[in-house]
Amino acid sequence: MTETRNNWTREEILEIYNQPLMDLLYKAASVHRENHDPNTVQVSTLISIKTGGCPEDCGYCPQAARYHTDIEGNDLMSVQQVKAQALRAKSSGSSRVCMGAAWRNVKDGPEFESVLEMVRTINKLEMEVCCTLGMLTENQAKRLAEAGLYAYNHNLDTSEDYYKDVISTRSYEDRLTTIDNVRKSNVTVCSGGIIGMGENPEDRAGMLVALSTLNPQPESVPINALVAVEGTPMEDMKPVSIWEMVRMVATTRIVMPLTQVRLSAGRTQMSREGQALCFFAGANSIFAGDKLLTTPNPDMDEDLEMFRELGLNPQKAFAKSPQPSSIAAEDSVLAPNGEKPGWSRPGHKIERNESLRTKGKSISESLD
Ligand code: SAM
Ligand code: DTB
Ligand code: SF4
Repeated sequence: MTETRNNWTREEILEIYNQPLMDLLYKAASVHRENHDPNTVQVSTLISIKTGGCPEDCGYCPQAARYHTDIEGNDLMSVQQVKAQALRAKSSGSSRVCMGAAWRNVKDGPEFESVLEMVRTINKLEMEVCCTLGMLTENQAKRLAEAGLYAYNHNLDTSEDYYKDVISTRSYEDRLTTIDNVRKSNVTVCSGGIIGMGENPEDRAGMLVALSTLNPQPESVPINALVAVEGTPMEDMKPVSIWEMVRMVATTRIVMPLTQVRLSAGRTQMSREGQALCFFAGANSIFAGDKLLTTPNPDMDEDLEMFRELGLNPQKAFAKSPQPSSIAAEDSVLAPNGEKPGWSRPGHKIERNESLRTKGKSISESLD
């Protein structure tokens, strides 16, 4: 096992990222093999339990109410609908379900109670349950843990510096606080980011500093390539090259040797050869199913064929840490309410985001 380091500097990470590709690949693949079975890849399925209509201004996101994308919005799904989708995912080889909601933050109340029931239901199916619901208080994290949540996804997205050019309605610090709240609940942490939003290699290294200096490091790190969706402020961003993706995956593997590195959004733009290089460089997880949250993903048959061709095996559920026990809500010893989270709203102007706002829905209506 490689010893993990929590003191990586931006300069060290940049040096790793920029070294000749063959040296980078060799080093990353070596670290990968020391710590993981290189032929096993975790397969996770996303379920968008609440889609669109989000009050935030994340410049990459098709679900922000203020931009003009043609996604179909939906209120919170029912527990039965979610269970049916989770069962389908399980039967096609997924060991994890990640439920995403287009929320700024979790609010206590009936919708949260319903999400807790979804977590309990999927946990009973012997699948790892992950949620990505926006900002989360410590109490909410503990209630999710009691329901049997295995992982919580909350991305840093990019470096603290570049973040200010991407989102104005939530702060980087609140993201770190949410991750800290998840840690206090013993739910595993899933946090990563996106490349291809106009950031430079220094920003990519900056994000990896922020993630790798968390102690402990996140158990899973999704690396997304921007899916440039028409109608969002980032609609005209050029796709990242496969070499940038491979470099990012390899560098993530080296600085976070034990983490599960997830090759996330953007796989439809990648060739099978490109994806194989990412697996060689240390990616050991994917999102499967023909849709991510709102955008396309390779369909299950294509992925199964890729797995056959490359000799990859899907990872079994709970291979890395044991299944959490779940406690019914009525047995919960934690008060469901009573916290004043006080999340901040920086509110600075991001020109790129502003320019696409004019025709959007009234923001003041959707803000709480
Ligand atoms: N609303 C919650 C939040 O923002 O934390 C959860 C859902 S949000 C869609 C989860 C993550 O998806 C974002 O943090 C971002 O990293 C990723 N994401 C969203 N839109 C994307 C896009 N167009 N391309 C790549 N990744 C994207
Ligand atoms: C993550 O890092 N990527 C996933 C998951 N966590 C929630 C989401 C990708 C979303 C891509 C755009 C969409 O489909 O809406
Ligand atoms: Fe999209 Fe989440 Fe940002 Fe809302 S908070 S706009 S769903 S990324």
